[in-house]
Amino acid sequence: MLGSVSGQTTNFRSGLVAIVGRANVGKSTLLNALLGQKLSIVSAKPHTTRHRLLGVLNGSDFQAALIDTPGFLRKGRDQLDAAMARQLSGALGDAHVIVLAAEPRYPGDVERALIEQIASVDVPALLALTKTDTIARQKLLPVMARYAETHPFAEIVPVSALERDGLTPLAEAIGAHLPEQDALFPPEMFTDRTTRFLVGELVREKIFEHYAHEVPYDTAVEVVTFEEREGEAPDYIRAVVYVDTPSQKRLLIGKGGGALKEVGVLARSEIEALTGRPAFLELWVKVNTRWRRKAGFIQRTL
Ligand SMILES: Nc1nc2c(ncn2[C@@H]2O[C@H](COP(=O)(O)OP(=O)(O)OP(=O)(O)O)[C@@H](O)[C@H]2O)c(=O)[nH]1
Ligand SMILES: [Mg+2]
Repeated sequence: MLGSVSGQTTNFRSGLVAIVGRANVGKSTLLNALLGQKLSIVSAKPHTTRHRLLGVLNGSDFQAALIDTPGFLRKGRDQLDAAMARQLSGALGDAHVIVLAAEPRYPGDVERALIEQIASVDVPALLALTKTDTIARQKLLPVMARYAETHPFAEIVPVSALERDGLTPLAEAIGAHLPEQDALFPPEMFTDRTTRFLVGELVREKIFEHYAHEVPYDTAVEVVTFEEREGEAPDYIRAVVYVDTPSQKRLLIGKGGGALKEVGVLARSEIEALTGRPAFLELWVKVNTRWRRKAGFIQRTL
């Protein structure tokens, strides 16, 4: 169990907050918006997030350790799916508060399955109705009413991460439902992930944005070298991009290496924004046939 790190506090609340939901509903975008900083990668494709990732939100009288999770997977096809599902159920099991993120529509089968899991754990659950910029206000009320009938949510909060609308009420609702206890993490701790991991994720994000069909899903990224340099000299980063087949390798690299180069340029600028330092990024593509079925490989890269 984690120790308390702050001193004597009165009425201070803190704990782990699992953000769960269907793939692509905006969980990672919401986490970043609540934190006010990009931590988790985002794309228009479902199942972008593969890992649980913790970001610490420090309020004036609470500390919420927000956990982003992979989108709900009903049944795993392979080891990667199974690992992603474990990351989600692990976060649900650990949480002091659960935030179910859902688009502003009536609950579907995925939401019902998640609500069933939420109902089986004895912690407060909040519902965040995301992307409210995409629908008219009056359409929200019947959706909120339907959800309220489905589960006794502690609060239902409509949000638009894009327009930064509803974020303060959501943060306050999270804070109010955390257990009374001292902070779990030191105030300077922002995430449980290493810069090296986050760098790999930024490369993966650009691949999710850039390639169609199965290529992003058959891609894994491993940062093999991360040398921090002094002063003006750029940090040296070498990442291996694994794919499933030689044809995916050709697609990823593109004509004359153009496609991969573009990924590198975009990833590098985000890496520099993350570290605040110049970076030199080298990308290598390797084929690792059927890696999604290899538990050891997944454990290493996840
Ligand atoms: N219009 C609008 N789009 C949003 C909002 N939040 C997220 N999106 C978009 O929704 C898509 C999915 O966002 P993510 O944050 O990656 O969703 P996720 O739930 O983390 O997805 P997975 O990790 O794949 O489960 C992206 O294209 C986002 O830009 C919002 O408030 N408004
Ligand atoms: Mg995500």
